[in-house]
Amino acid sequence: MTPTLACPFCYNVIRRRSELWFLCRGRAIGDQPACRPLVDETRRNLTGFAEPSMPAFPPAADSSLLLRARAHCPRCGGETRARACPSCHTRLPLEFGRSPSPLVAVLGARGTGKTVYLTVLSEELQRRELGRELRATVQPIGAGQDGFSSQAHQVRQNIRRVYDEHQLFPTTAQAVDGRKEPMVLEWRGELADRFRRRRTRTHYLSFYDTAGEDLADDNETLGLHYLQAANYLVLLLDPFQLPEVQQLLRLPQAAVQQNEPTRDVLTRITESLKHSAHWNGREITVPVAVAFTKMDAFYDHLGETHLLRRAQRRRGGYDDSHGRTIHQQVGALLDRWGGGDINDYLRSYYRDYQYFFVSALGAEPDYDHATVNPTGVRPHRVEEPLLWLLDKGGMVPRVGV
Ligand SMILES: Nc1nc2c(ncn2[C@@H]2O[C@H](COP(=O)(O)OP(=O)(O)OP(=O)(O)O)[C@@H](O)[C@H]2O)c(=O)[nH]1
Ligand SMILES: [Mg+2]
Ligand SMILES: [Zn+2]
Ligand SMILES: [Zn+2]
Repeated sequence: MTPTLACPFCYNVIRRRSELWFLCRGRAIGDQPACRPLVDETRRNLTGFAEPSMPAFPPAADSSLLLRARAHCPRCGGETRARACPSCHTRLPLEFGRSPSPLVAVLGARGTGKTVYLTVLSEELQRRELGRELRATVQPIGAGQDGFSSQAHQVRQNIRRVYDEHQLFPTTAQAVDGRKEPMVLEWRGELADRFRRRRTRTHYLSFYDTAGEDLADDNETLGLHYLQAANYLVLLLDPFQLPEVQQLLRLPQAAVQQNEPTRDVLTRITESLKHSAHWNGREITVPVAVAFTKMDAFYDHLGETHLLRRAQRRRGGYDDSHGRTIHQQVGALLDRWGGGDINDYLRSYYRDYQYFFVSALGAEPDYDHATVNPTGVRPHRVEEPLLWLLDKGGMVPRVGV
C-alpha cells in the first residue's frame, strides 16, 4: 500500500499532518460573535455534503513543521483542537494520519449488489463476533461526536433499512459532478508488534460506492479521481450475467436488471484503470478483490457439501490457504458457467487479484418487490475480500501460517 495520506472523504492527497486545517468550535472569546455553522461551498463541491458545518481555517504559517495541537479561529477567536481536511474541509479525527487509512473503491456494474454489500459489510464489521475475533472495534467515523454526525447517520440509516425494515435500495444516484460522500469507518485494532507487544492503532477505512451508471457512461473522468487515489479495489461481479447461469437458475425477470456480459464490464473497468497510476504500461498493479455476489441464489445448485458452502476460514485474521481454496473453486465455476474468458482476462491484465464468492443477504430476496427474504439477513463470507486486502496493509494478522 502506498504510504501517502489522503482524505477519506474527498480522496485528495494530504502531504503532511501539519497541513491539516482546523475547524472552529464556535467558542468565541470575549464579546466577539461566535461562528455558526454555514454551508461550505468547497466541501459541497468536493464531497456533495450540502448541510451547514462549522467554518474551517488553515493552520498559522509558522506551524508548518510543527504539528500544533490547537489554534484560534481568525473570525471569532475561539480555541479549537478539531482538525479538518485542507481540501474539502470535512472534519477529521485527531488520530487521523497516525496509522494507514486505506481508501477502497468498490466497483461494479448496475445492479450487481454494491450498495447492499457495503451496508451489510459495515454492519457485520461493527458486530461483536467479528470485532472480538479480529480484536477490533469498528464504527462509523466519529460516531457520537458532533461535527461528524452526517456520515454516521447515513451508514446507520442504510443498515436499519436492510436489517430492520427489510427493504433493498433503489439504484444509487450517479455522483454529482463526479463527487459524493464515501462511507468511512473507524477501525481501532489491536495488533502485536515485532516484539509481541500489543499496540492499539486507529485506522480509517473509506469505501467509495460507485454508481453502476458511472461505469456505463463510458466516461473516463467520472470516478477516475476515486480510482486513482484508491489503495485497493473491490470489484463486484454479478454472477447472473454469466452466460450459463440464467438457464441454470431460472431466475425471475426482475432478478436480472441489466444484461451486460461480465467480460464487457471488466474491459470497461480496465480501460478506466489504464488512465490511472495503477497501470504500469503492462498490467494493473493495485490489489483487486474480485468478488461475485448473490451466492445464496446458488445454494441449491451447489449442494450442501460443495466447498464454497462448507469451507470455513480459520478465525483470527486472514487465512491464506482458505483464500486460495475459494479462489480456485470460483475459477473452476467460471469455466463451467461459460466464464472461462474472465479467468484469462484477469490473469493477463491484473497483477494481484483474488476471487471471492459472497452473499450479503444469505437468502434470496423478493426481486420484484426489492425486499429481504422473510428469514432475515444472514450474510456469508462478506468479510473475506476485506480481510485479504487488510492483510496486505498489515492491518489484520495472518492465521494458519
Ligand atoms: N440473491 C441475492 N440478491 C442480491 C444480493 N444483494 C443484492 N441483490 C440483488 O441485487 C439488487 C441490486 O442491489 P444493489 O446493492 O442496489 O446494487 P448496486 O450494485 O448498488 O446497483 P446500482 O446502485 O444500480 O449500481 C438487489 O435489489 C437484489 O435484488 C444478495 O446478497 N443475494
Ligand atoms: Mg447502488
Ligand atoms: Zn470561529
Ligand atoms: Zn477532504
